[in-house]
Amino acid sequence: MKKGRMKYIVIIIVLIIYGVFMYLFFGIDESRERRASTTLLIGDSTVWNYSARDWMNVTNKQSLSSLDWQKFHVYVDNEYFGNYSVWLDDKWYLFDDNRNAVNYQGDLFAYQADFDMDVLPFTLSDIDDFSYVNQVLEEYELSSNASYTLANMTSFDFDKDGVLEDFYFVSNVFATDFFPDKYFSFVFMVKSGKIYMLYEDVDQNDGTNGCRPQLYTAADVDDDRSYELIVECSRYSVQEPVIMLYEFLDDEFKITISNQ
Ligand SMILES: [Ca+2]
Ligand SMILES: [Ca+2]
Repeated sequence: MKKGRMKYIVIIIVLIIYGVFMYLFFGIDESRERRASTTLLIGDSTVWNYSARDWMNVTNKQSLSSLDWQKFHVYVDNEYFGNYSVWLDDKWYLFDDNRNAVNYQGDLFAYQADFDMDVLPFTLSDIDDFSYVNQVLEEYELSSNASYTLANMTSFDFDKDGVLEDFYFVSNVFATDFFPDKYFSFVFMVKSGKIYMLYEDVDQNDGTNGCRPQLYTAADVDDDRSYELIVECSRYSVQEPVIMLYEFLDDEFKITISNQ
């Protein structure tokens, strides 16, 4: 009798521990993500709104002008710049609490959210070792003896496992001093020797087609404790770049929203 009761107590304790464990690891993240809402300003051409797990491009004039004089956490060229009121005209203008204009130069990323956004600092550098780049070029039957108009990389701990991942950005678009038959643009991550593609574009080159990709922001934009990447892709003599939000889901990168 005593032994039987002990068995039930043990089972109940195990179930309670299991329940607490499941809640901590899944329940909190779920409810964090569901609650999270944010508005992002990415350069002068893109405004995204996220709420109830849904991303939306904010494009109509009325919605955009409703953001005027609202306060945002502002980053310029990937560095924290301050908490300012914004105002949209031909670009986003910033104002301090006394409504004095605050000048800035560089790429603007700003957010307003019901959580503190984790924005990852990064710096781009030249690629020293082209072995992964050559591997990608080979897969696309492109010569590894390529000339580039873009060849840089950055490293940060994208998945928070304590080990840095490498991100590569390579392209030969818009070349002026050489003329390849085919243009290419690739953005990929290397983790533990494996290549994970974000952006790939290869086609016949006419000198002005294709687009030049660059990392714009790395941040946990939906507060689910995993980072997302915002990639900007610039086109030849088109002022508005393509802006894409990448999420890492089921072992691959997916575009969650794009401005076009
Ligand atoms: Ca990592
Ligand atoms: Ca996230």
